[in-house]
Amino acid sequence: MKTIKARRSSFRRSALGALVLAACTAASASAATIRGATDAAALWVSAPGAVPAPTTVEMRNSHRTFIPPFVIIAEGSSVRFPNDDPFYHSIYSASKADPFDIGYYGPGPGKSVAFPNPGIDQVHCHIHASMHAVIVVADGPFAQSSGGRYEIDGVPAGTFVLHAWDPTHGERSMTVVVPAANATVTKDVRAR
Ligand SMILES: [Cu+2]
Repeated sequence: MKTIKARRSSFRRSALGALVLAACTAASASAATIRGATDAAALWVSAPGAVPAPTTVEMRNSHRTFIPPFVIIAEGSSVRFPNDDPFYHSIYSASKADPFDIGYYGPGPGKSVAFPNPGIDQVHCHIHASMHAVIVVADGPFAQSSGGRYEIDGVPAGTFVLHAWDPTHGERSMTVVVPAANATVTKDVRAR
């Protein structure tokens, strides 16, 4: 009896070891980084197997503007539009990826919209024609640039389309090769 028990528990231990090893392999398979200098505001890689977990972010309505005026989110994420103004807003998007029209809402927490499809959504207000925002919905790891540089983490090994967006130039895309799961790839992304 004792021998059988011991065998069983040693089998369990080795099975656990294999599981831990598998988990580590899965983590390191998405650990590559793409970074560089850029004049773009938001950058992302189309990698359906490595889309970051969905989140909820805020885009406030304040003094007839959106704050911030653009966000980049993972597909499946939501954006809430709190209304800080003492009057109504009624925002919508006619963009192909994730069209919406949430109707009138007064001061307060506002309404939340889900963005299940990747793409670039232009957001406007029915009441205030000057209001405009952009929501970039990424189908893979993404980053917002800061000080003319960007860094996208969590990229698997492989060949991908790297997208860049900014309000002046719109969307651009190019191919990027990530040679290994632990690689750091330098790719400068500039409009010209
Ligand atoms: Cu408005």
